[in-house]
Amino acid sequence: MPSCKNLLLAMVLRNRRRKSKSKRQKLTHNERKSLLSESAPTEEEEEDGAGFKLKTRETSREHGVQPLGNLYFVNRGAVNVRNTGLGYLHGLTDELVVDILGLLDATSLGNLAAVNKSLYIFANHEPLWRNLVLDELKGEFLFAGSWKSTYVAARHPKFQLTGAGESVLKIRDFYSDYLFQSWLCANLEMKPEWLERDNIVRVRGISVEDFIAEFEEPNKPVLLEGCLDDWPAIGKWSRDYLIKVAGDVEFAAGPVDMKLENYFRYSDGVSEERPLYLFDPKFAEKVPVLDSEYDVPVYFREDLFSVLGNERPDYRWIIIGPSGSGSSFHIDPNSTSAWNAVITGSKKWVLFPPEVVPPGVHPSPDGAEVACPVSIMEWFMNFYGETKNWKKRPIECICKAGEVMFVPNGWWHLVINLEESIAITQNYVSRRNLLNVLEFLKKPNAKELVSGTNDRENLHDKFKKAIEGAYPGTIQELEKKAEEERRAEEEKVTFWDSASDSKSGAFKFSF
Ligand SMILES: O=C(O)CCC(=O)C(=O)O
Repeated sequence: MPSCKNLLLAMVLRNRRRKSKSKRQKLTHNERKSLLSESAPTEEEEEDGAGFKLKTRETSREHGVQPLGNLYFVNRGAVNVRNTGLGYLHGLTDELVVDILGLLDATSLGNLAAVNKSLYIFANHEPLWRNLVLDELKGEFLFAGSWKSTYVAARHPKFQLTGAGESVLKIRDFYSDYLFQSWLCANLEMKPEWLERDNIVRVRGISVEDFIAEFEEPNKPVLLEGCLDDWPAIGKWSRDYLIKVAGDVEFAAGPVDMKLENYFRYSDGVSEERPLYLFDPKFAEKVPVLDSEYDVPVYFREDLFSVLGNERPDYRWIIIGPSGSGSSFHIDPNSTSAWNAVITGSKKWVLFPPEVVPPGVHPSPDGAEVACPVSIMEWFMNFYGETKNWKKRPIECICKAGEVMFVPNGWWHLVINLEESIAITQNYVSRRNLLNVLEFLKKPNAKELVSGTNDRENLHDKFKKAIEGAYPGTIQELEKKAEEERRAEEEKVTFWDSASDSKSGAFKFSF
């Protein structure tokens, strides 16, 4: 029998799924590559009956907020101060109230928090302060324990918020699934059963020919062990080292650019559902020494987009994020394949083949937008279990430092860092997926779909021309081969069709 607490958790998260289904995200290239995630460094842990570990932070602003289920099943008869304090606005959804408050400046938001208990909670909602910080201060902030205190410390340095700006008032009888769930998802630990499945093929020392035949040609993921042994980055890259060689450099972290020291200060202190993920496509140009300390693994050296020189779409990223950060479900840009090398830390991967849309994920028919759960933790809470009884279960694994994931084109994947991780990823086009990429770039809505370059509509023609110049006849050869394979496939079907009785379904071999 589920405990009351589990029942309430389940209610909160089910409610959220409905909301997230109706939210479509339009993704930029970097967002496509790094749909944001959540993290939660903690002091204490608490376990409930169903094995959920809650990371509790006494200092959480939302700590006083309770899920709506508590009003109906636990504190029956209580009056929800959420409604009494909102006056005429109480009929609006919590999400809408937050959206409206998002139009206010910091002073108005601060004043509103003093009006009553309900507005105190709403106006202290951390994502509102996060937006103010990122909009006004960009990456030039020093995280001070919460987004509100970060804002106040930057704008009004003489003003000291009590306890690093954390909420001093704990409001009783405020019930809101919307506000509670964002705190909850940021404060849940990964359950051991979400981590234990490991069904990926692992190989060590495989030849390039075998890699192509067994994995790249059939478009199957694989985890490659031992192919980073020669990288100077392994064993060398750490927080301190990166700060030493790139301390003055700003890296892209979500919508802003940040210096590493400031990013680490933020990632150490943050407890939120979708923390900023450092995902920089220009790291090698910004810090050439980093470029010299890694090498493309031998399996991925054919990279046909390189014929475009500086005009190629973004293709390589350094990725840094705390435990719990990661990338929610997406397919890689421009129909490319990718490799992802973990230098420090470890990452949990979940991958679905191109023909299987992951549960809870709703791509638009043209593929330009994807609606998915707000956070990775929410996906695990709500949807991971659904795949348990599927015949075609996802490919899953934990990729550790020194290991490389091969992500074939078109595969949906979700990644969550299990500890602070540093990784390099590159997207590439080889002969095995050249035709796919060309077809993708030629789609009528290429303007919406193509990413990583400003010249989206012309990329197809430019790329095709450059390939024809550098590798004359290659496209025709590949087309001929694809046509032969298609015919062979068709013939297989024809054989079985002719060998079976279409009415009874029985075989009609005769002797
Ligand atoms: O967060 C990660 O390391 C995964 C990145 C990823 O999925 C991608 O680059 O497409």
